[in-house]
Formats: sequence, structure tokens, C-alpha cells
Amino acid sequence: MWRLLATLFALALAASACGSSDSSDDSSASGSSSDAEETEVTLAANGESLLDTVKSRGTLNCGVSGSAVAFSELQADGSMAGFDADYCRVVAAAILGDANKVNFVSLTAAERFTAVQTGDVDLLMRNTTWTQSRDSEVGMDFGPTTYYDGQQLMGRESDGFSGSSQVSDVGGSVICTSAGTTTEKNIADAAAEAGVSIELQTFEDFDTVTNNFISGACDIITTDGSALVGRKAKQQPDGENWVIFPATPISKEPLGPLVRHGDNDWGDIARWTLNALITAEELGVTSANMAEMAAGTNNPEINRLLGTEGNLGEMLGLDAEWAKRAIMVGGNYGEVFESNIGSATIIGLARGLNSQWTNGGLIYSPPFR
Ligand SMILES: N[C@@H](CCC(=O)N[C@@H](CS)C(=O)NCC(=O)O)C(=O)O
Repeated sequence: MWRLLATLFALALAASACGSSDSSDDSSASGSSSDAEETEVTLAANGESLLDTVKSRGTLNCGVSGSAVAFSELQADGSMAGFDADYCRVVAAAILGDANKVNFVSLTAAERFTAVQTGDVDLLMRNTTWTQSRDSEVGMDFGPTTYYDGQQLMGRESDGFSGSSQVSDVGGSVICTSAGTTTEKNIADAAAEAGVSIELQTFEDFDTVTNNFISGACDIITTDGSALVGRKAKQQPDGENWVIFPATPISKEPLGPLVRHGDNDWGDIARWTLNALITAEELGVTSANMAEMAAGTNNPEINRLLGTEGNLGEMLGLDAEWAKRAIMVGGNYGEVFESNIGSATIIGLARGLNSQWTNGGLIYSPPFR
């Protein structure tokens, strides 16, 4: 009975989110509410949780950007690379025992929430900001934040901009960003607050936004700081200097995984798999020392995490070695960070706010107990 009620509730959310274009920043996604209804009814008829569905399907359908530099980028050979892509692999390894059992689905910002609502993707890992309306109106459930980001602007030094420019300096500019994002709302708010008038143009994807910046059609582009750093690293033409400002972002953009509202068991998997990687870093469990750690240690939390003590994995509907498999995909949170977006990569992001809480940052997992 509770499942029927949950399904009806999810349907109502899906229908309202798809049917209106003005109630939230994210409701302009493609797809129709009838698609959502068909999928919901199928899931309800099976009486399965998404965990059962994914196990019997044998693959995880994971929504990503596909063009977010170092986060999820489609490669020439058809593979998907990056920090977000690796998290999809980590979840597949935890559930299915194979990091390769991921079907990556590239989604634009405007498409992403409908894809979760209709069940086209099981998990969304697409530089998506946790906001109240996405949680309580659009019908998403967010996992812990994987990357604490913030919105910034990027302009040309030759236009007089510098790293110390402010929003108050962009009056009269054509500012471009992607549709269906927090970004388009934030820049409008920030310009109004700074008392400057801007011409805001939105496009379906950030490739188009960046190309319009390169051609000069846009004076400034704006989005999550990490995406601007990536675009500058990859696309800044020789002889130009693109500058990112203001130094303190204009918004908070906590990015992380999300699932459809209403399947708590499935949400638990998304949440605790990420917490496993975070806890592994905190406790010094790495891909390199896993064999030693998984043989049993004198730290009871490591033993619970790696399944040599207790039955935390079984409580999730998984097995004792789920976290071990998740950590072995690309290492703990810090290892996944460094290999994809850290200082030695093209994007070269510092840990900053994304340091462990024990190191002055915000990365903090609840205990494994
Ligand atoms: N974090 C923001 C923005 C996410 C987003 O989709 N950003 C656009 C740029 S505005 C994008 O496509 N980024 C990936 C890329 O660089 O292509 C949100 O959740 O709304």
C-alpha cells in the first residue's frame, strides 16, 4: 500500500514538474508526463525497488553531462571519463561487482530531472546543485555533496576584466549560460543586487555557450567555477587571456549525486557508497593498502567498512565486500579527486572546501556503525 501511495506521490511530482515551465528553474526538461506515468506504473507493477531492478538488469543507467571537462567527458573511443563518471562506476561496482556495468546517458541541464523522474536514469551525477526546490518540488533526493562549487564569471582580459573584477563591473555586457540551471537565476539576481543591467542569453548546452564566447557573441560566460576552469584549460585561444571572477563566488553550488524521490533504499545506496569513499580517505584506506586493510585491522570502523566485522553491507541489500569493491575502482574520495580534477590534472583544482573536515574542509561522512 505504501508503495502505491509513494508511486502516486511521485507521479504527481513528475506531472507538475513537466507540465509547468514557470514554477521552478528546472521544469523545462524534455519528455512528457505520460512517459513518466508509464514508467512509474511498470515499476509499481513489478513491486521492485530500484535496487532489485538494477540487479536484475545487470547495468546501472547513470546520467552525466558528457561535456563537463574532467567531470564527465565523452572520449573519442566512446568511453566516459571524469570525476562524476567515476562515481557512477563506483556505485556499479558496489552493487553489481563490476565497474564497467554502467550505461552512461549524456543529458543537458534541462533534460536531467525528467530523465530521473521517468526512470531513464537510475542515478544522476551531472554537476548538479542541491537546492530546496529541486528537492521538495522537482522530486529529487540528493546524496552527500561530492564537490563544493560556486558560480563565477569568465571574461577576456582584453575587455578590461581581471581576477578582481566584480559583478558591478559587467553592466551592459551580454552574459551567456545554459538553460535550466541555477546559474541563469543566480546571475540575474546578482546583477539586480549590484544594480547593473545585463543582457542574459541562455543556450541548451555549454559547448554552444563557450563557442559563442569564442566568437565574441557573448562578452561573458557564467557557470560553476570548476566548469569555467575546465573550459579555459581546454578552449582558450592562443594570444587570449580568459579571467575568472569574482574571487568569492556569487553563489553556493554544492554538486553531488541524486536519485528520484520516494525509493529510500535506493537513495541509501547512493548516499552510503559515497560515504564509504569519504570515510576510507579519513581512515587512511587506499586502493594501494586495501589488501592489508581488508585482512582485518585494529580499527573497528575500518573493519565494519570493509565487511570483516558486522553486516553493514547486508543492511543495504548488498554484501560484506560492497565498500571494498567501491574503493577499489579508483581509490578513496581523495584518490578519485586527485586523479580526475586534482592539481596534477588539466583542470588543476585545489582541495579547498573539498578537503576532509579533519583538514579544514567540508568533506565529512557520518560514521560506519
Ligand atoms: N550546477 C548548476 C549548473 C550545472 C550545468 O549544467 N552547467 C552547465 C553550464 S551552465 C554545463 O553544462 N556544464 C557542463 C559543461 O561544462 O558542459 C546546476 O545544477 O544548475
